[in-house]
Parts: sequence; structure tokens; C-alpha cells
Amino acid sequence: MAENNYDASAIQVLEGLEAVRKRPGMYIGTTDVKGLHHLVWEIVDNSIDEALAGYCNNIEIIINKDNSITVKDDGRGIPVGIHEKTGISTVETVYTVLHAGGKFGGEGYKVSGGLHGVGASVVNALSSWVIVKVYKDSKIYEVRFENGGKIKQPLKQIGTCEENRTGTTVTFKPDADIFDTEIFDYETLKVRVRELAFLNKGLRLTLRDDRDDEDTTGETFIYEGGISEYVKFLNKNKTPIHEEIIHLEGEEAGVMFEVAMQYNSGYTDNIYSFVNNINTHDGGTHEEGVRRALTRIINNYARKSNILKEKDDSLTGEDVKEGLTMIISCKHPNPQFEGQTKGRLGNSEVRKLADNVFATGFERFLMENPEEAKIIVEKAMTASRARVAAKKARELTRRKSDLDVVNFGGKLVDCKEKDPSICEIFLVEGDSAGGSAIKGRDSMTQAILPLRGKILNVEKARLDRALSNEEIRTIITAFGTGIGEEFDLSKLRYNKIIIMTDADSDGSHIRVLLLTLFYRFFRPIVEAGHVYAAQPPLYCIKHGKTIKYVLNKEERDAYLASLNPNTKYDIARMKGLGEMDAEELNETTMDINKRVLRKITVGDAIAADAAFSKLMGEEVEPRRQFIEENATYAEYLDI
Ligand code: 1YM
Repeated sequence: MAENNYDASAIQVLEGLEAVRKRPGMYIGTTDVKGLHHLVWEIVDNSIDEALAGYCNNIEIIINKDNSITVKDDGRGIPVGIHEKTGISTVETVYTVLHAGGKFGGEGYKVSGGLHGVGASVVNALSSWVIVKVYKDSKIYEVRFENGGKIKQPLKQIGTCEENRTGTTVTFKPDADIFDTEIFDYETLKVRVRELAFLNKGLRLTLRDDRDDEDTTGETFIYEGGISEYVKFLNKNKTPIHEEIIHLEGEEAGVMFEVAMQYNSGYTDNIYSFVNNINTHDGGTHEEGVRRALTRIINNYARKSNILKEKDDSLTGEDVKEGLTMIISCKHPNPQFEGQTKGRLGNSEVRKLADNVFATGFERFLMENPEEAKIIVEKAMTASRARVAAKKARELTRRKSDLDVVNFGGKLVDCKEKDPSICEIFLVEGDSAGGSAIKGRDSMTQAILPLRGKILNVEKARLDRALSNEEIRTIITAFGTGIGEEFDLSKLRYNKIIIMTDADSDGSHIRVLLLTLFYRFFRPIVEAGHVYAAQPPLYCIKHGKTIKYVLNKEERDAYLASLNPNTKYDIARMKGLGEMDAEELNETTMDINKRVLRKITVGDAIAADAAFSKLMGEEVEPRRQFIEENATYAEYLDI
């Protein structure tokens, strides 16, 4: 009878695992490189659960030479006794029965991510082989599976170990028939392993890659400060405006809640929240509780301490999060994930817990650290003023664009045509080139906007400051799209935006400034392919009645080589844009039938943006490095 039961459950087991192999997406999302790495986390999650239960301190993850993965922990070891429901050992049950896991073990505190214990059998189903070793009661046990979870070698004792040695070691090789790729990516694993170390303070995680070199010791991640160290890590290249990282925690009815935060001098926020070590991209009740309390407590404090006067408006949620780096972590025995991608925590009781813990702790921090409190409140007040100023400036650009745009600010010389699909605007460096361009243009379809001097460095500027710059405001008004929240690509008044600058270092500087502006504030315009760079020629070759303009040395030499050797020719290096007369400028750079334009891609804009951050950002070292690295190109610059 016992034997029959065993057979019956064995058949059920195989049917279960076969279902996983038939529809792997249902269990691990995808079978691409993401799904492949998912397998690792399913196994690691079991070790993390064991750590959360207080029994495991060390976890090791190894990428083996054959792209199999080994995960080792020093927990209690998966139980090896016969499981009362399945009639086989618990460890075999965990690896072969779907929906097995913590529930089998009794009251284990299962909070880690993954599939709540379903993970191990899913990994087994999707692997070509799996070996599980358990160290327990001075004995070493082993069970082997192959071909998607079929027992190859039932559980048996394979040796003995020291009395104090306990733990679980699992090695698996993902099935090549299931996955698009079998190659693990060290960086992908490292980022998550480091994150798990931040999220589980004091837990030591080691990652090692044995594929190239078996002698490596790998990298070890252990953070006694937990999420405080995560905040420190995220603020590494930023300038914090107060020294102490604020760390608050609390617990109620088995739900643990923790938050760490620090403000920096920047304008963007970095707020990340987690539930059971899983990133809750779409927030949820834990995040809502904190945001609500943050806004309330800062306002209360600012009013009480009279930094915020009676006449002042209250600070908004937007104001108080400017420059804030924050990690929120909640460990919940029964989390309800909501939303399309299950990236939102739904448990309503957590909102109150988060609010209480944060409000009490943060208020206390402000009371005990009045200097820091003042800095934080003043930062939020500056953000608030900037928000109001940006709104006003936006209204200014909007009002203008509603009027007849011709000649506003005395700058834009618009075209007559109103159909954007055939209109273009030239952003021209300098007044004199601007003057020639105005005379040389096709006034039906070509608008000219001369730019005086260098436009504002938007790298360092917040939207409100960018908007207070006249050149930038003129550009925005001319485009007609608005900016920020109200940006609307369909309102763009020109099909082509053409940057026309000299081929020297000043010209390229202005081009980089404009591209950065577009990339930061008008990205859809770049993405939709509306931005171009004019290519004024460098040489003019005359022979007989023919005049030929070429863009560079290579074209010049190629053209000369194509001429009859007896031609007696004349070459002139072209002057800057400003020195060309209207006819020359039209002929060489603007005439739709003769000119050469280069379309600016998002890649160009990203490169400009990166070069810009280095050159114009607050950090001195990257700038020095950039200049040094590019010093060899100086011969192309005429400074
Ligand atoms: C490398 C993978 O699976 N470690 C691990 C798993 C378990 C335990 C310890 C464990 C849990 C419990 C009691 C319990 C699991 N046990 C089960 C089940 N590492 C790895 N370490 N004793 C040991 O939860 O009560 C599932 S996972 F079901 F047997 F309890």
C-alpha cells in the first residue's frame, strides 16, 4: 500500500513539474536572460528566509565554469525526515512538489520575495540537473535530480561533517531547451546581491565567478548599517546637506517597517521602496504613509519654529522631496501586491504603521537637531519658491506664444508659412551670421533665431532658472510646445530645428549647450528626429565657371583627385559663418537643394549630455579627467 501511495504521488509530482516546463512564463515571467537570473533568486530567497528566521549568517553564490550556479548557506539545512503528506523526505518534497516550501515546515516566518517556497521546485523543473546537499546532525545528505526534476539519486547520506556544521548547498544547471540563453551575467547578479546585503543588515553575501579563474575569492557584501548604508551608497557622488543619515524603524503585529534618508544639494529625488526585499516600483501603502508624514511633519516644524510664516503657503509633497535620497523597507508575513505588475503594496494597515513610525522618529530628529532641521526646511522652501517661479515663467512663455510670434523680444524672424510640416527654424550663432541668414533665407519657410553669446548652462540649473534665461525662453516660445508638465509635441511650429554654428570650439560649445537643453527639457523633439546640425563647408574649390563647396579635407582631396590632372584650380578655406555674405550662406548652408544637414540622434544628445555633466557639473575631478583624456584632440580645437 505504501508503495502504491509513493507511485501515485510520484506521478502527481511529475505532472506538476511538467506543467511548469510547458508554461514557464507563468512561474518565472520570461525565459530570456531575466528569467534565467530569476532562478538564482528563487534559491537565494530560501537562504534569505532562513536568515530572516535567525538561523543563517552567510550566503555564497558561485557561477561555476559550466554556467551552473551554486548557492550555499549556513542555516539549519532543509529537513530530511519523511514528510507526512508526501511520504518522501521533506527536502525531496520541497524540490518536487509545487507550492511546497515554508508551509511544509510549519510556522516558518516566510517573508522573502520569490514565490513563497514554490521557487525550489520551479527551479528544479526548469533545470537539466540539480544537486541538493544538506549538512545536519553531523551528517551530509545528498539528492540528485535530472531532466526537469526527475529523481536521479534519491536522498542518501554521503558522509559526515563536524557537529557544528549545518546548512544547505544547491547546484543547478538551467535547461538549455527552456532558456534563450544559458550565460549568467556577473554584474546583474552583483547588483542584486549588493542590494540584498543592504536590505538585510549584518547578512554576509559572497558572489564569485569561477568561469575564468577558479582562484578568485569573489566579492563579499555585508552592511551592519543596512539601508542607512544604502542611502550613503546612493549619495556617494552627491553633496549631502546634513551629515547624519536618519534611520527609523518600528514593528507591529509581525510587520517590520524601516526607513533611511538623507537630503543632498541636488534637485531630483531618489526614493526606493521594498516589501520583503522586492522593489515596489509603484509604491503602495508603506510609501504613502511616509510621504504623508514627511510633508506634515516638515510643515508643522516649519510653522512652529516660525521659519515658515503665517502668510506663506504650506510646503507640498513635491517641495519636501527635492534632493531626498530615501530607502523604505517593509517585511510583511502576508503582503498583498496590487497593480498590473504587482509592484504596489496594498495592505492598508501598513499606511498607519509607516506614518506613525516615520512621524514620531522624524519629528524627534528635527527637535533634537535644530541646525539640520533648518537646512532641511529651507531647502524645501527654496524648492517651493522655484516651483512657483517655474509656473510663472511657464505662463510667460505660454502667453507669448499665444500672440503673434513675429518679432517677439525683437529676435525671432519668423517665416510666413504657418504649416509646421514645411517650416524650419535656424538657431544661429551670433548676430552677424544671424543678419546674413535673415537676408539669405527663404522667407516663406525659413525662420531665423540669432543667439547672442552662450545660453545658460542647464546642467546646473533647475527648470525655473533655465526659464529665467531670456535666450531659453525665446527658444521655448518659438517652438510653441511649452515645457515641463505641459509639453506638447503636436504644437511644435517647425518640422526642422537646425543648429547653425561655426566649425570651431566656440561653435561646438554652443551646439553642446543647445543639445543638452533639448535633451533635458525637449527630449521628444530629439526622439522624433526634428533636430539637425547645419554643416557649413570648410573649403571652396573654383575651376573655370564651377564652384564646389566641400565639408572637410577628405572631401576636398577626393574632389581634386576626380578632376582632370590638367585643370589649373583655386582653393579657398571658408570663413566663419559671420563672415559669409547672405548669398554665400544661402548657397552653402541653407538652400534646401544644396545644403548638407546632419540629423541629431538621441545618441548624439546623450553623448552631449554626458560630456556636459563632466564638463559643467559640480564635481571637479571628472572635469579634470575629461580634459586630460581629451587633451590629445586639442589640435582640432582652435583655442
Ligand atoms: C541554498 C538554498 O534552501 N536553505 C534552507 C531552506 C529551508 C530551511 C533552511 C529550513 C526551514 C525550516 C526548518 C522552516 C527550507 N525548509 C523548507 C521546509 N538554501 C535553502 N535552509 N528547517 C530548515 O521553514 O521551518 C523549505 S525551505 F519546507 F522544509 F521547511
